[in-house]
Amino acid sequence: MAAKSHPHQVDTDVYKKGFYEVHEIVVPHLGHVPIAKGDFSRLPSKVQQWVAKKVDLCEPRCLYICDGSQNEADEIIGKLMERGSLKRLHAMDNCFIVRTDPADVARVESKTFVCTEKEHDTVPHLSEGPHTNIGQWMSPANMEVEIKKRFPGCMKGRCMYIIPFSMGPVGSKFSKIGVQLTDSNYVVLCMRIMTRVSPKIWDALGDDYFVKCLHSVGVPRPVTRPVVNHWPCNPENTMIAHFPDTWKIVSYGSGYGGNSLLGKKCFALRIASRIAKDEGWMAEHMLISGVTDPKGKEMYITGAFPSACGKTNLAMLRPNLPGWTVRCVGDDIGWLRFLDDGKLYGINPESGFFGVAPGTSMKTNPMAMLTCKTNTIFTNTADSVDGRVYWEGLEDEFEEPKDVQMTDWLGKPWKMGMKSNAAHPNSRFCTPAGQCPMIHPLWEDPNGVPISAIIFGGRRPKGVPLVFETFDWNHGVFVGACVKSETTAAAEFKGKNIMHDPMAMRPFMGYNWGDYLKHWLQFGKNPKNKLPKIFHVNWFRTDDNGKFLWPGFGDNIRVIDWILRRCRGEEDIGIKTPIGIVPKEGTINLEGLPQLDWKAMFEIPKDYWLEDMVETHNFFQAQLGTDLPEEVRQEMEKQEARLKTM
Ligand code: GTP
Ligand code: SPV
Ligand code: MN
Repeated sequence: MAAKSHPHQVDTDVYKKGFYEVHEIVVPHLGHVPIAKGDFSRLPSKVQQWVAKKVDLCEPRCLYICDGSQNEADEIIGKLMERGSLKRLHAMDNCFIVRTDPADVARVESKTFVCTEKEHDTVPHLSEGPHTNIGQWMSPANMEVEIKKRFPGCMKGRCMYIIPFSMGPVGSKFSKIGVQLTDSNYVVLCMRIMTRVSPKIWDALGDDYFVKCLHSVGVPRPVTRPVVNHWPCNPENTMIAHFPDTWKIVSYGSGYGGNSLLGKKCFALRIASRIAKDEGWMAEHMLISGVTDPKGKEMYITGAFPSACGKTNLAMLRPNLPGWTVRCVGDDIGWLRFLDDGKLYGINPESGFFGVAPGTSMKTNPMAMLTCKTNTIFTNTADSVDGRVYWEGLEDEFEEPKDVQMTDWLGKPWKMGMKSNAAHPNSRFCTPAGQCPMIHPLWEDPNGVPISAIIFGGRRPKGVPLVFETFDWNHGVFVGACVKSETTAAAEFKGKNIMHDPMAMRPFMGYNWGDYLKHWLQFGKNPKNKLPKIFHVNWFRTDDNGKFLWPGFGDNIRVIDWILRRCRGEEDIGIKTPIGIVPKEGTINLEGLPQLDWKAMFEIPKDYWLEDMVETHNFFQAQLGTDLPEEVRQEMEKQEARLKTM
């Protein structure tokens, strides 16, 4: 029987599921809005109501209900290629390259806000006023004003895509559902790689809440501003707002990465960290991997390093020690919870990798290279006339002809040997996790995997040893709160400064980070919990000439080996120092490596660390004020005392 076509009166909501196929909806300002694809009546009515309100606000030309299928992707890819914004890479299989407006290349932390009724739900109580660079607060009422300045009519002449997605395997108790509305088809293509997009979401949603994600590039038609590289964006007015009280995200003006793929940083970290606090779990900027030793014993690790500091690389590490295997569960985000057996379990809520391209090669990260061979979208890399991708780091392995004509990330002619960068330092590959040759068989397990070690780290050219173990959970939380790193191209900061990035969550903290630290601490107080050990690593210590002291990458397994031996209780391989337990000389397997300077890698310069403690004191004072947890203050004082008597 042919389905009946009928305009959808959202206010009265007279449609029963499956009765009519709804091909248009009617909203107060716009009147009839056609549905280009999908059946509106199939959406849960709470979704219908919300979509209708946003249609009324944004005034799109049509609606398109995504199903995440390959056909759908092919259709959108076709459109984008026609328009010139997507280019097929002919030497690769179903791979494409996109160049953004050079003004839209990274996350913009200065324009990212968390909006709660109570200011101190977002930022700590500070004596000198709420000046923190960890969480930026705006009242929901003021943000509403900003939204009103930007969103009315912002999708005119464009299609609004409705993307139902799950973070985490559909149906897992760890998982959460979101719906993103966007006017960017690039975002649609990336969301279907990075998250699980499927009509099944509508059924799985049931009576649960979902995270409401609204995104617009902020360039309605007819276009009144120059569009560069066929990449519409509105950098002057970019704004990314989170409403953790009501599970809402509103993002305007940017099409790039964490600004626009709202399932990632906005949902799976900022909103989820707040949900996690309320529900008793943790949402962290962490990789998860399974590591199997030569005896066949597998243990799982997580690593929290700031953006562009090596999570993807560690997650996919290919061990330079015989007999070892690493398998990747996730490379960027971990959702963790203590289950009834007392162990900490984790899932990767994402289903793709949005990885840093430069520096990735068959030498450094072969598994990422193999993952990216098919079904991948490259953003802001270079490409060659014969249809290959290129970026800094591929010099040696880029196959002949090497002098082939290339186009750099800015769209300008480029050839190997030229001084300028071929790729933007924050250029990325967006690729399905399931394609990774070493993806873990349990990576989609609804129950997650049991975690034995939590590893913090950052880019620390001076003073910080290759690895140390913290004394206990509270000391580990203190060390996590002290994470610092050289700034990278993943955000808008210029130059290389050492910045604080507590728990690698500075840009992603969804609530008052004093409360966040207390949340971590209370897990340590529950005697039922079998707490993982907490470590700190630094692959990036340099010698006086600025050269890395440690080879890194596949050799990092040597450090992981030591970490796991500590987790299994090997006592005599560690030495207590004021900052933690470091390896006894010779207890890290360096077989097959050229001569390394052990002392330079592990030395703990007293003056450096005493100064660091003063700086840490000031940082906590300035950024946590009276919300500094007592336990963290005690750990700081104990460490200071240990250093003074060193
Ligand atoms: P985000 O996706 O931004 O969160 O970054 P990430 O933490 O996943 O960092 P990723 O693994 O992509 O690494 C970023 C850069 O650091 C790349 O250029 C890597 O080549 C480089 N890198 C990663 N691991 C190592 C290492 O062990 N040693 C050195 N020297 N460089 C590394
Ligand atoms: C990061 O910056 O930590 C990323 C890239 O993983 S983005 O998705 O742009 O946030
Ligand atoms: Mn990241």
